Amino acid sequence: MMKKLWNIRMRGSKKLISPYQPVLNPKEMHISGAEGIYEAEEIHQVVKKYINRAMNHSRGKPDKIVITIEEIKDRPKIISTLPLFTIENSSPIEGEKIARKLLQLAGISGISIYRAFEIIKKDGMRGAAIITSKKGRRLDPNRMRGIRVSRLGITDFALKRLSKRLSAHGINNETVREALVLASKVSSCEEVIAELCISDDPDYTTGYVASKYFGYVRIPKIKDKGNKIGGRAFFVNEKADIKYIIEYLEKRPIMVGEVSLCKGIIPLDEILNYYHI
Ligand code: PML
Repeated sequence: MMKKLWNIRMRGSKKLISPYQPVLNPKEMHISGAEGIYEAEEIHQVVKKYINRAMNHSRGKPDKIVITIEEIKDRPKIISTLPLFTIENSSPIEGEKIARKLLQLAGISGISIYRAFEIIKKDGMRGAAIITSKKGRRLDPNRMRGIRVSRLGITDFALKRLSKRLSAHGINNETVREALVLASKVSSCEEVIAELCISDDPDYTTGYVASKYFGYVRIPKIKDKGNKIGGRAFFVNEKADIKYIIEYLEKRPIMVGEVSLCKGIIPLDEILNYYHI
């Protein structure tokens, strides 16, 4: 019999009190988050790790940490990671240009790309925005909340393999591993064409464009250090079924069970050769 699996989620936040905010209903600033799918024996250790993480984040100290531990009822779908590449860029302007090019080649229209950058750069959105790939229509119903990708994890076997492959390029850390797992889940949804991510961590300047065509392409200087803006946008088919997408991304349990190739820094042209994926 298969062992029971548990989804553990952590979210750290802080109330923003200012003379301009209503005292009874102050805005909350997202500080940190983490999640995974685990067996029962791992719960204590993971919760400890998540609390440490919430208490020590560069976005600040939280005044609320919510940990949810929930049994997974459906058997997780097993997927592979997207192939990973890193390009070299010298400035956020160049980084943005490369992101636009990758998105354009994945079939995303200029207006949809413009809309995504506009939403991401307007600070305050907590989850990801869902934008149609041609007309740039925003489909997710709650503009401030966006969509939270959830119920995702990685098997021990895949984690070991991924850690080894990332170590070869000096990028074996939680931020890269978790972002790759998330992007791989997002990309495994048939309705999603591509994703744009800029980290909202002021100390972290790397972002990425992910798609089934080019894999997960890391862009190291997509914003300046100290800049708090950030977020995610998922580009979907123009006639996509938004209910299905939200259900898939937020509720469907997915586990990474295999790892695709992880390359180091390579020229953009070489990445574009992976168009057949
Ligand atoms: C985040 O802050 O969690 C998003 C990180 C995106 C980039 C991760 C990477 O370096 O590949």
